[in-house]
Amino acid sequence: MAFSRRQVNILCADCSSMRVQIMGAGALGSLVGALMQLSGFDVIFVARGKQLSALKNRLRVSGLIEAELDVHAVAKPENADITFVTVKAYDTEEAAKKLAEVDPGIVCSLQNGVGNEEILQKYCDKVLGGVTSYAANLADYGHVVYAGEGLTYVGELDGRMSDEAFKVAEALRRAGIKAEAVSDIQFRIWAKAVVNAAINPITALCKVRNGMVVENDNLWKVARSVAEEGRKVMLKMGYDFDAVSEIKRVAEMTAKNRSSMLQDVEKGKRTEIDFINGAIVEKGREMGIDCPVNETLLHLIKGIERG
Ligand code: KPL
Repeated sequence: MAFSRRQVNILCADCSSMRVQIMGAGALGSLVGALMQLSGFDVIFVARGKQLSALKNRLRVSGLIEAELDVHAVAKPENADITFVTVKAYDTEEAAKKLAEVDPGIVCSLQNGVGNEEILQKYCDKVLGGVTSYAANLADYGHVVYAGEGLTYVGELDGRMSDEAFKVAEALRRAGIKAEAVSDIQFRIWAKAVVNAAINPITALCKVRNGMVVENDNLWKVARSVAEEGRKVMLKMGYDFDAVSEIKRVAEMTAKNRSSMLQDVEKGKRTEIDFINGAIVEKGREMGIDCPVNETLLHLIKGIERG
């Protein structure tokens, strides 16, 4: 499906008055931004380096849809009605400081890992948590592959069902993104972190696609131990989460994906391990629960990062 900008304005005339900002237009951010612009929203893509230079030329989307867009790509954030934060977790603090210099509107994290929202809250007023299972990969700078549709949940960290959460979910839905405002976003953030804690480091260390985590008995044994530790930590936090079943479901559903951590390791980039397995180990320590398998994976990945 290829859209021209003219067609897009006809699709959703009343979205054009809403300014949506993507803080960190990498793979996921570019996809979300593209879908929103294609639905008529006024979108600002904040990026850096080669990705910024490429976006200034154009953004190409392939995979589930085909589109080429002229986008408003900038190095620094601007005022907006809604800002989606999609930077890597280790860049959240820097992104938050930049957002504090403008009026970013409602700030909604769509990042991996635990703790992003708390960092954003130090610098921004209206912060929502978010998780998404939409799959996107960067084929090249300025070229995002829309690899899989998923579900997106947004919500207040204290569980209130606020107008802001409904507004953000509605904006996403107008862009054709399956989204819901929920009262249990903290649970969902932790649940996603536990799933990522099993799939991401195992795939990154063994250089396999997600499906192999359940197909290979040895890898599944490790994944189950990670799941069991994560389940215990979450239980102590008051969340009853069937981590083993969920990890199996996600690994099977995304069997052909290359996890974000595998992609980071292959590119020699820093990973989000501190905000995933690291966060589980830390929370476990606070509550007197040992997480030796998570800790081992944490050190192995950090060993690769430093090697
Ligand atoms: O979130 C993911 C990631 O790669 O970071 C999963 C769900 C594992 C999909 O690849």
